[in-house]
Amino acid sequence: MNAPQTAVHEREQLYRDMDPHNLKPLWEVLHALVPPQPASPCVPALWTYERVRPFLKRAGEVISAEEAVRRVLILENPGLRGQSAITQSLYAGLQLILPGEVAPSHRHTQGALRFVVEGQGAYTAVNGERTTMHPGDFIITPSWTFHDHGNPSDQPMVWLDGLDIPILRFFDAGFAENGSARSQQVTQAEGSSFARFGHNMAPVRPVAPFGKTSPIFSYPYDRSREALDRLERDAPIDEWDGVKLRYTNPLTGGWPMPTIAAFMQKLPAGFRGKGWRQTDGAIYSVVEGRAAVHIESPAGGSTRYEVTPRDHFVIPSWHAARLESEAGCVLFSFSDRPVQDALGILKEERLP
Ligand code: GTQ
Repeated sequence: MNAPQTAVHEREQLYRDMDPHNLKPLWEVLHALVPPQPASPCVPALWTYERVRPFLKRAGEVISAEEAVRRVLILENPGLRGQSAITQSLYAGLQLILPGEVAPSHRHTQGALRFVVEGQGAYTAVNGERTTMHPGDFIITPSWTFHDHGNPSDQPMVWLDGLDIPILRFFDAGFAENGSARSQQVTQAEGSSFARFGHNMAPVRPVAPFGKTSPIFSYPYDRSREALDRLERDAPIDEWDGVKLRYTNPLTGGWPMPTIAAFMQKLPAGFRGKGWRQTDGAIYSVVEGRAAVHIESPAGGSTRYEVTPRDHFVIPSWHAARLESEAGCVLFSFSDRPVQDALGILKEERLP
């Protein structure tokens, strides 16, 4: 329905007159504000390791970990340029630490996960306890805990950083400070958190050393892999996910971090998964094997990626996706599911 010309002029005059008073007409934007379904500006994207690795190497030549504080190449979504975000709610980057380097101690209210991609023997220290990192390990740096990273090994180490930076930015709730020492003092033996909380047991008296975040810093790959292998062998395969488990906070059974959910899944050889869509966009890191990823945008248009180990890709909110693997594949992924779950807005659909 078109308004008569005079009405159009009067409306435009109204918009111009009220604009200096910080007033806007809702009716011009209502459809975009409450869309019939999510219309994310975030787009599907793939970062093959082959393409990223040479830039990481060059970053290692132009700046030290110490000078950079964190020597990271941000995986910036092409639909979110300038925002340092891989989805609207999450940040991802690939962090390089060379032999002998230290990434100095600091803390921030943004929570971080690390997923080890290349190398082993570097450590991350959280609250006085070091954790040695191996490929496939899922590691947590809880909100507001001092952390530093060091690499006493003789190989470069690369890991995926996943942080809730855009969520904290949205809430204007970010605080940060540097540690007093370059590396924090070691006050707890390596492995003590895992011994306390990682064996289906817990301290007798209630403790939650990191509040809403899991008390386990490191979820070792061999344990996750063993669980997936056994389920692949002995249990029914899910037609959408293959074999998929979520990481838990052992004290609550809930999400490992209040803002980020993390998952590991195995697609059996010959898997041809059915499609699904969900409102939590997810970031994937390929651990082993190969897979094909099909992603359909709600606006139309589809993408197909062939992925191999150390590749990273993103499936945005409400994009229908499916996974296939001839050779078999292990995938790590993370999303903002705990936030959407807490707010009661999480929606997912398994397509036939
Ligand atoms: O390791 O503390 O990729 O503070 C971005 C911000 C890593 C970290 C990032 C950070 C860190």
